[in-house]
Amino acid sequence: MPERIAVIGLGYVGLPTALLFAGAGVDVLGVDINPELVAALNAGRCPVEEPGLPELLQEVRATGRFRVTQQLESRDVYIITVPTPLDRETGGSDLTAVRKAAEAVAEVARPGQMVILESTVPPGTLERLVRPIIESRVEGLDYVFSPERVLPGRILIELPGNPRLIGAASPRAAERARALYATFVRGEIRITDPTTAELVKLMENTYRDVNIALANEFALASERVGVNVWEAIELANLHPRVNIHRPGPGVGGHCIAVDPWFIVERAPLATALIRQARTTNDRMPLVVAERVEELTVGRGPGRGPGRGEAGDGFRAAAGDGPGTAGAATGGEAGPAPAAPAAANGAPGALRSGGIRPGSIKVGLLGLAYKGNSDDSRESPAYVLARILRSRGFDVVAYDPLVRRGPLPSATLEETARGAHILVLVTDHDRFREIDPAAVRELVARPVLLDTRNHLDHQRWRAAGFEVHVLGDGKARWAWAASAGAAGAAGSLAETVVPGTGTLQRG
Ligand code: SAJ
Repeated sequence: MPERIAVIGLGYVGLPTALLFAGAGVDVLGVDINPELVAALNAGRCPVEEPGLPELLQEVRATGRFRVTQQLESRDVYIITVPTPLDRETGGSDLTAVRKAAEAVAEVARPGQMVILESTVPPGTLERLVRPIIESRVEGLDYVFSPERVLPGRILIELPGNPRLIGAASPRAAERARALYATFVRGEIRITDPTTAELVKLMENTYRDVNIALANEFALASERVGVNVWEAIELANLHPRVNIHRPGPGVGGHCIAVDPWFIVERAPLATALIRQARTTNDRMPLVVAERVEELTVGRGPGRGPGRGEAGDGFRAAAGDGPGTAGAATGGEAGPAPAAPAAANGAPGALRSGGIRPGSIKVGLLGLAYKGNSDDSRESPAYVLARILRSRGFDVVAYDPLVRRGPLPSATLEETARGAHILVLVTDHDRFREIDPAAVRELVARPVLLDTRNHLDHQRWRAAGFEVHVLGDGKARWAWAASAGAAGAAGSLAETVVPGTGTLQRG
């Protein structure tokens, strides 16, 4: 007879987990503090957008094995799947929801029952926070930390299919948790201790974050040395033991941009690289904003209007970046000549007299934190929009999938109409279907900045667009050289002056 379980927290992970258990014959009590969520689930409405989930909800409701309530009851097993966000004040984890869940379990728990923590937490949380809270009221329970490792959009494939890690506090807890998860997990089940499992979960996402930071650094370095980073990464990845990730406008979502801090929190002196990677990735929206500035008002970094005044929190980055090529005019050079002139900043920049960012419209393609997702949590698109607005740009964004968020999605037409530059932020497949010729008719100025190397650039160029790609230093140097100023391309480079160790541009 399988154990009767409670799943506490019915979000992106808790709900699919609960439904998979119920589908495998386990009696499941779903618990959530949100009354609307409870009402929706009891009415058969699926609040989480995930392929196959609404159908699975209907299926298990029909079996009578899935009941949802706000009030926790005594069960054989309690699985905690509540959110653990970043505490913006401390920069560490906010474990309020985990603490509350543990307190709720302590109220109803009895000896012999089992507690499984699935929420992503700093190493040591099960043993140092959850267990003491429960043991202050009742002893004799089994304790396990077992992380999920699913990719949103593939949850019902990856939850059963991925290898499952069980960090158990005792051999009995290990075997008990293994038997429980084996009801629906087909992937390999591996046993370890709770703190190792907690760290492993964080290591997986930190590996990805550091690797993305490396890719972003390679992108910026490639721009300095006149190389196309996309070509270079593809070639480097031909090596059988190399897997460099993709550069981009930054790292979003509720996992990869957050989890590394949970390691830093517990081991601050040992984690310089992890912190640097976070900083590098967090800085990417600023890099993109400065590129937009350069391609529109023609101002290089360190010269933009309102720089560092709007509290965007990115002052440290000013002065970096190849926008220092040529003396930026700040838009005071009189009407723009037809031929580009690097000495006046970016070729093709809007340098006509009096043009200020306020009269420049930036159209963002994408708000979601990653392609083909409707999720815009912690999306770099919002950071980019905020920086651009703080510098006086008019920003409009189009995302066919995102429905919620701080910046509403306009239509493609509204976004493109009158735009002086379009910036591809999210690699949605749908964006490849955009007809550049139709968009050309709408924009004020046909300039595209693709931060993900995602669109068919030939097509966009054929439609009359000037196309720029983040990390394509080859094209960037050619573009600077096309300005005609001697040494324009060379001025994008930075070198160490031999014998002095001093850094020099150009
Ligand atoms: N990104 C890049 N370059 C890349 C890969 C990603 O810039 O080469 C960006 C994406 O655009 C996005 C962000 O990084 O903004 C994160 O996207 P992601 O697809 O890497 O990860 P998540 O946050 O959607 O899901 C991750 C997954 N972890 C790993 O792949 C190691 C998932 O398996 C975890 O379950 C999930 O975190 C989680 O819940 O922790």
